[in-house]
Amino acid sequence: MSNIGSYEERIENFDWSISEEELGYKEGDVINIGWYCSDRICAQGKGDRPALLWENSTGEEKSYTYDDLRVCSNGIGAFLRSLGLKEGDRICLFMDRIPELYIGLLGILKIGAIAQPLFSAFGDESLFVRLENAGTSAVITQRKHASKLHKILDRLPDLKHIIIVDYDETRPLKEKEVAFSMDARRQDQLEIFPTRAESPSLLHYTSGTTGMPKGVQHVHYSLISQYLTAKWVLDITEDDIYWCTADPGWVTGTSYGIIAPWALGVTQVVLDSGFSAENWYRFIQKYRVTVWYSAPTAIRSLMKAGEEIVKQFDLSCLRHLVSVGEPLNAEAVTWSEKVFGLPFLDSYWQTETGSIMITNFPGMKIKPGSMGKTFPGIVGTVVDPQTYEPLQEPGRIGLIAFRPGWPAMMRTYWKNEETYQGKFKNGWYMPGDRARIDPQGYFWFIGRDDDVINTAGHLVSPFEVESVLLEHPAVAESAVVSKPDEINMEVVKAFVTLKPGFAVSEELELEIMNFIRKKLSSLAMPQEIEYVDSLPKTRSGKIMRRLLHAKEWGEEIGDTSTLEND
Ligand code: 6R9
Repeated sequence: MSNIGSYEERIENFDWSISEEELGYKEGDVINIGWYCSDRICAQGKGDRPALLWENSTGEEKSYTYDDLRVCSNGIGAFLRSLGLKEGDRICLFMDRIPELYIGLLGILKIGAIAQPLFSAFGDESLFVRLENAGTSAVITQRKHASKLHKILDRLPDLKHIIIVDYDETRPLKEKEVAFSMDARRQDQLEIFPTRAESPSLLHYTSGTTGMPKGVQHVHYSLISQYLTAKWVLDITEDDIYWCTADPGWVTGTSYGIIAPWALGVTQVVLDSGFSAENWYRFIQKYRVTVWYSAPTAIRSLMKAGEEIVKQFDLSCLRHLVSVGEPLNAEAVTWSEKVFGLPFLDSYWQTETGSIMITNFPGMKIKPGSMGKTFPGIVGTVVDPQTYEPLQEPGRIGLIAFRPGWPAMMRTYWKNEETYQGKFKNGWYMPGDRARIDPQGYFWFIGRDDDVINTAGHLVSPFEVESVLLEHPAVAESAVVSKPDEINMEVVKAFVTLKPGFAVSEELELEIMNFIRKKLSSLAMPQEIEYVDSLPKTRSGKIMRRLLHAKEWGEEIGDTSTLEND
């Protein structure tokens, strides 16, 4: 079974009402993602179908049917209400990839509250800025992650509840903590809050070059895009076993790791454990995964593990592979074709777009190394960086630009409407990436148009890392850029000047690295620190990251006329 029609066929007379009709939604209706992902599938008589097959690093297994999703998310919704939480409140999910994370999101949405997923590897400072900005009322978490919250609790006056999903008597509850067991709190009925198309649903934080992370605000209507893109690009059918390897702390893990698959009624599998090629292949073989949505860093890591290991497993179940998050190099596409008999198809989108925008649409001729073409209904081009007019000549590099108005587009940046407005130029939404379009209309990714570092598919703000570096007692000044990396594409590199009285040493280096890892996350931790006597600055005193970046990447340095110390 497959949903694929030809690209041309899909584009002709395309209208998002195709998705609305399939979902039985009409303008003005109540639309609640939590309901669509559980109750609706049960109402179709499919409550007994497996919705989630889960396994962790110790081999523990759990499974949930669609009816389990329904009653467990009802239970979560009712419990949140019993704490006085209600529509519009921001409720953070801060957990490993355990079932409570996935089903908890539905429970939050069912009461009309706003779900704020945060990556469980975040340290206290990363958490603090995001919880403070959102004015979050409650955090649903595990015992092992709660300590990070206690460190910052006195600076978060809005935070009223820390909900512990794995409470046991061995450790007493601390300030603001309350215990909740999802499996014990199943509830058949829940009055679902009547959210409408424009009611807020999710708040995902993303990194920018300057300033603190921005809260990307989505609405329940995003479902219309997420459902149809998953159906046509990921080609999910009800007979599939679907595996999205992204963590729901990031947008791929929610749009295509919770919302779209469950709105489509498919069985999805989740592996809550670290990466190893062997373990991944074993997992695919065991659960007979058919559709696999992953990322270039993972594919490059599998490539590194080699072809021999692939042969030890029966992966004949796989039928469709899609990638997202970073540039998918042509070698990765040809490698996957060779070893799995299937190419990875690229897809391009971002937290702000909410759903897939550009893709190698199944059935279309694939050009390895290209991101493909715009999804039906998406008007996209590349524009001149000065005039924001579309570049007419094929092959010229410009800024990617989309006509606003697709259903899953963010509605604003939380408490930052000004920055949101700044994302629009000449009537286009500007995602901040550079590309070129070839004569056949295929997009080729060139790079980001800002200093944000994309390491292993995760965006890291150099500004955030620099700010925390400055909090370290030994650091006088810092500049953070990316440097090339074989597997992760880019990793974080810090240039640092030390304060008088501090000397370079191995201990200090480790201490600085750990300082960042604990406060921000392992992703943001510099892989290399270079100590310098001074940093290149503009005459107005701004650090010129561009110069340091060019040096790392062996690129032309360009115009340095504004440089202070040249
Ligand atoms: C979904 C997601 C978005 C940024 C985006 C771009 C980069 C995403 C890509 C890609 C090259 C692709 N990006 N997909 N670059 N090829 N297929 O990743 O969201 O975390 O917000 O990142 O990632 O730079 O603007 P997000």
